[in-house]
Amino acid sequence: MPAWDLLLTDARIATMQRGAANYGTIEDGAIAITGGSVAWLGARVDLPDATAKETRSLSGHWVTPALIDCHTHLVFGGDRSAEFEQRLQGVSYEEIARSGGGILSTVHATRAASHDELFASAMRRLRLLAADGVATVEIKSGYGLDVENELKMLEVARNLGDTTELTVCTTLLAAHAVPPEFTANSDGYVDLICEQLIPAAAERRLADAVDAYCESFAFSPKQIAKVFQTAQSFSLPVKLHADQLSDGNGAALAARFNALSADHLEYTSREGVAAMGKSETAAVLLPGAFLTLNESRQPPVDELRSHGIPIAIATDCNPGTSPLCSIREAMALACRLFKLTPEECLAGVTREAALALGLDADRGTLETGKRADIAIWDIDHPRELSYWLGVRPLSGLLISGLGVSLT
Ligand code: DI6
Ligand code: FE
Repeated sequence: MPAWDLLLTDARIATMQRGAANYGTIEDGAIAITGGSVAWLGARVDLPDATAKETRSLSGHWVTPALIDCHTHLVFGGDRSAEFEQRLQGVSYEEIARSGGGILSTVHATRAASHDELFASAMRRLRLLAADGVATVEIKSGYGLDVENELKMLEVARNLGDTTELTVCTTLLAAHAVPPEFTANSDGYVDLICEQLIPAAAERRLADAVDAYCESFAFSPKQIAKVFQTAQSFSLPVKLHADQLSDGNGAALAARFNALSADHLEYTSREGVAAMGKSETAAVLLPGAFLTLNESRQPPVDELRSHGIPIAIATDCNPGTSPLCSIREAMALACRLFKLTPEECLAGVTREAALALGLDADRGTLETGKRADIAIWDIDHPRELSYWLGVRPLSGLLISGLGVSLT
């Protein structure tokens, strides 16, 4: 007879299992947890004969897989609220970027900040994400743009994962902007990324993946192909900021390298979506950036659906284009701005986000054998997670079966 560590009873479970209809709902369910993983899950009437060291009734609360934010720039110095005001006066994001502001102003602030300062400000944002049910977060570098400061950012991100219960996946985004030292020599910077940065990050195991920004004022497909080839030679998976402000054939480029994800996709063409459909690359939609930049061009949601491409949703939390520290608000925005259904949104921050991080084998759905990363909610139906604005409906969060303090 098995002895479980913890048995949760009287739960309404949205398992979010792939292929299951209606959120994979199990009414009057129970979840048994052993060694941090789900040992059994199902309707209470089917509970096998077993003992548990501790049994807790959830009093009819809904539970879902803990949420996953698969695209953030959580570590940065300073903020860009002054640029926000400029943009409200009509100056475009691209104009600001081309005149040395934008990403580069955050680069100055991030280079000037110490490890501890970056850690403290990122920790505040990480706690905000956790207070919305997030247990797994991806964090990119990309505001250091030299060897010392890119590695500093990745170290901060790693330390956040090491000092909290949350899982932090780190991504080297050195190809985010051309640093001031390489103005007019972006190929020289790409060489530095390939010859020094990727090898150093790989050797010190500071990066779980490599990302790049494909845009006319950032990096070309040819430059990014070189970065991706180098990343893959170090067995690092790749992902791409693709087709956000113009169609730069980013989706097809990501698909060609079988990237984990292609992110943004507002300007992706039919051909780009078709190329993704033939790869394993997931789509990541970022409605916080769409809203902040006052974009009008919609990502091709219907085409992504018809090709069966997994659609994840993330905050893109960053000081320039998406100062958004709530994954639930990202879900709410994805419904309103991109017409995703509440069920697609919940899948987008659980099952599909796990896929976009290459972590689908052990998280993203509630099922036997996966991690017991579980969010407990004060709601009457899971569609409410995309409905309420400015509400914090989370009532509990378990990570690997252990309760997490939300303050
Ligand atoms: N993600 C990014 O990396 C860029 N846009 C986006 O959605 C720029 C971020 C920034 O302006 O700092
Ligand atoms: Fe981003």
